[in-house]
Amino acid sequence: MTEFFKNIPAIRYEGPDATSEFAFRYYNPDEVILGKRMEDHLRFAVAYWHSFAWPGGDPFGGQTFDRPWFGDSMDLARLKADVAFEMFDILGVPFYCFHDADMRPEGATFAESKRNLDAMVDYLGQKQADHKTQLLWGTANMFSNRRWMSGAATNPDPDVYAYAAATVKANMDATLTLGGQNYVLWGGREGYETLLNTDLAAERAHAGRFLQQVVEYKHKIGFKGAILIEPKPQEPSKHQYDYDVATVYGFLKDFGLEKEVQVNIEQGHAILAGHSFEHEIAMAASLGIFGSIDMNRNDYQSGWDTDQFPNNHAEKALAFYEILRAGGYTTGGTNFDAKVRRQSLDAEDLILAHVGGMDTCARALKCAAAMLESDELEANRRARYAGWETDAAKAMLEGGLEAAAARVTAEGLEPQPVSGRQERLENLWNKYI
Ligand code: XUL
Ligand code: CO
Repeated sequence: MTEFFKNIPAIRYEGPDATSEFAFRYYNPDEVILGKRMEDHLRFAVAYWHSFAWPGGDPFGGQTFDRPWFGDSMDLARLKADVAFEMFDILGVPFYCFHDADMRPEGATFAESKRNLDAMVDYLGQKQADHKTQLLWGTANMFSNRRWMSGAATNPDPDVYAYAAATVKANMDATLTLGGQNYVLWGGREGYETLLNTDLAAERAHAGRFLQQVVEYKHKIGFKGAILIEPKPQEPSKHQYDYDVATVYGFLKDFGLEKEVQVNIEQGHAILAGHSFEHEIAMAASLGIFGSIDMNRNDYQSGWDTDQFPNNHAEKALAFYEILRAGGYTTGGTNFDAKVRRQSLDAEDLILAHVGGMDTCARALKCAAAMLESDELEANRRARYAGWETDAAKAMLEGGLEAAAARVTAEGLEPQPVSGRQERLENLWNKYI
């Protein structure tokens, strides 16, 4: 045991009336909801980067956290992994996620970085064998180092494309070795700063070919997990190509990948794209590409990707409603892509942030399940589209515009508007939260 979380007990479910801060009030892993254990519905994951690698900086100031594992040596990387798995045990989370750069020191050369990665994969593999927590997804950090400043696969320099290929290959191998259930690609620098120096057509073609190569390699090595693109409209780039779910779908179609690649949807990214979280989930589900989520929240005023822990179960109930309607996760899960604020210095802050986030999601899941089980919303939705069940309506989609138009005079159609009942439906949502 390290010293970092000493005196912090393992968190257990104690119910809504629990008196201790160090207890779950809503997250009860074994409670069965809609025929499935809550743990298996939610599939919580901790993000290595925010909790263990982030120093607490912001655009105006540097490190605020003083962690004993900060530094560039392999010994410190192993200490970081020890502490991480102690936190996973305290929380009882089934999964974690990492970027290579979170868990291994960067080397002076690619070969050295790769040696460090391989050694940490061995170490994390041992940790996974000794603990409950397993890998939900791995990914490559292709946005922090200055070599990526003009993009990875979309970089104007083909040598950087090669470096990106080597980096993703190494991380896919690492994810496979550790039994990861998904591999994520978030293109933080796959975009542009100014159109004045950017060849959009070339960059898009390179991004598409890169993703095809990733999928080809996935099949070659027998990786059974899902390849997930994580959409985001901007930040750090002025514009990112994987803007939102609908944009990613168009891109996947263009490169013949819509059956091969799904999406990892993040609440804060959805908001930056001008959507709600539930919109992005529902859109992905309707397109058949829903994979996983990065759970967090943005500050409502700042307009940045603030990556805060969720604390609004009413809002999240709408997101979980869409996830349940989509049939729940398969390989995906609820990854907390969230960080404590830079003034939250203590080990307790890190634990209680996750406890609060997990309770918020558990409460939201229970609301969403009740909404679905009552069938009130779905009955309304079915009734609203019932007209499309008639033969005449179906035939219209088979025939041409003229045949559809002819119905108006032949059947004397004069459509009568009906209420969308939005407030009544929102009252139902309110009833279940
Ligand atoms: C950045 C972000 C990333 C991805 C993984 O906004 O969400 O941490 O989740 O690269
Ligand atoms: Co994310």
